[in-house]
Amino acid sequence: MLTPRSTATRELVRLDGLWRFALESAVGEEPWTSALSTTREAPVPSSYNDLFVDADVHDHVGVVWYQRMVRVPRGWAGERVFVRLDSATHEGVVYVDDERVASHVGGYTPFEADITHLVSAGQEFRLTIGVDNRLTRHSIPPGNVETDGRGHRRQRYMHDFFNYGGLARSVWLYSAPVERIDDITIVTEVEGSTGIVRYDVATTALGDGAAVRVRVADADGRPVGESRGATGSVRIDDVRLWQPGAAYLYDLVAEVIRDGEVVDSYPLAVGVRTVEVRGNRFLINGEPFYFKGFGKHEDSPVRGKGHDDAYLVHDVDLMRWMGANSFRTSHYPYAEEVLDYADRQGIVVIDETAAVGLNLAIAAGYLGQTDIRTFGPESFGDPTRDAHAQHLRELIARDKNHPSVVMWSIANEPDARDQGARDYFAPLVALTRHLDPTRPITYANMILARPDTDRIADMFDVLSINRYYGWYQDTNDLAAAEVNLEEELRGWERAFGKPIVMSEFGADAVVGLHTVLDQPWSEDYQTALLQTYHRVIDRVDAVVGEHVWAFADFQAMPITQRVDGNKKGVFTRDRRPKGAVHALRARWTSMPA
Ligand code: GCB
Repeated sequence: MLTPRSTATRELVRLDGLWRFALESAVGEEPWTSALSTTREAPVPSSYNDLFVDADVHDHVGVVWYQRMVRVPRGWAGERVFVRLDSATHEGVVYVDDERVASHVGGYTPFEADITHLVSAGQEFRLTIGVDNRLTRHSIPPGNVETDGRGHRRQRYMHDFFNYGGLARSVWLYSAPVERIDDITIVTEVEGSTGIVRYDVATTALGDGAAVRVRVADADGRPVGESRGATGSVRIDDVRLWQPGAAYLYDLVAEVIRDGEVVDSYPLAVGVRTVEVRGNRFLINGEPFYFKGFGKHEDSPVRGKGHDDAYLVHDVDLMRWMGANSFRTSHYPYAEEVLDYADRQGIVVIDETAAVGLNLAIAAGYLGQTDIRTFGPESFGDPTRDAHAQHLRELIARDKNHPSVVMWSIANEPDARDQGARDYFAPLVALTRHLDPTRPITYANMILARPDTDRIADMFDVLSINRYYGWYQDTNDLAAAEVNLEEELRGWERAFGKPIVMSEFGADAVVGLHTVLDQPWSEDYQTALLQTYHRVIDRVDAVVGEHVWAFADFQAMPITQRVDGNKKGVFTRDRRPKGAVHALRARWTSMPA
């Protein structure tokens, strides 16, 4: 799905700002049929949970309503008019005046509706959006809602981060011509010093005399190639590659031309680069690449998961300053602005789905249960997998053209030891490879599935290993952690011969807490633990990357193990450095980029 852009043939209005806002309980039936009766306003983009001094909003489980008036620009007569939501977490329904125009399940991918038949250029309409934050056994991520004796709903889920809800990304109104470009798929190859940009342009039905043209210019605007037809390729002599840390983007413009006149035009930034796994190496442009960076969250005070360009720019600059070159979009697809920026900044991204928490064994382990089954008709069966497949389709459709995205991570910490894991994952692996044959795939493994008990790792290209030796295991015993981590990594290396990314490792640290004996929760222990992992990583040849968990402290599910959130950030939630930052910076800036 194309990101809305302003071009010579398309116009764009960003509908961000303050919208009327109400919980479902505060408004009557069919609230979209009139002005929402509320004095509350909520900003878009932002999660709503932390905005008000009201526990009912913070802990709300169910639907909330957003509403505003929108005027269609006068000049849009004769154009198609669309409303587009970059996300509605986790389920959205959209009304234009009294008409329902769209609904969508999945909290981190966009959707849109053609509303041309309901609106007129120059006139206003009432735009109402219902957003449901409930997670169920059949949603991605999964969860379940319990209702207590007083009728209060409680959302349970199997992931660590807080279940923020609302309109956390932008909402748009845009115009596009009737005969238009619907989608573009780009694949790049390199032959010697020539770059090849293969493209496939999908359009609405084009009348006689209309045709597709694709032009490519370099970053200075100089034309470097052109091709005609909906499918084709453009060859770029003396190509400048998109490189980690040294992004170079060509400007591709796809056009629909009728009788010599451009009737639609859509621009796309294209980075020419290749990605490949060979033996136990991860190659970008044929060269071994080493991932240095973080697992992150879209998370900040007050806004929750609301996209914020200031945090985006600041976070990427902090990473660059530390010598980091990459991050994983743990544990859901991030806002498109993030990937556009990564493309321009040369940051490498492992793009993860929202499939986090497909694991009943973790909680069962705490409770001492051993007979729990995660995958199967009783728990996560076909309906969950269908939702997971649909989410993968939407993720890849959205992100397939980003040069920064070098790998898909199709789940975080699923129960890979469960008997049903292979049946669950094999079709999803096949689907991912079908949708994108060019990128390696991975899943983030957790400690319950070891090299000899994991049932799915062989289907993936890269082993992403999340480990907490020295924290959840071997607590306060870094000597034991060092031995156990090394033994396990060598086990993965022997069993699979694939590249390994240490995709999570870390320790909670309360900023300002120092102990001479490196006690857990101190900044000193966090640093010492990371350094323990570094020693092991440097000894195991198959390790091709290290992503520290986590970049910054973040809000978490309210449980007794969390004190106002997860404190494994090496930055605080407001991005102040803990001591570990300096140790990481010293290490990463002394390694090759
Ligand atoms: C994990 C999860 C991550 C958690 C982290 C932790 O394994 O993948 O979402 O936040 O552990 O801190 O416990």
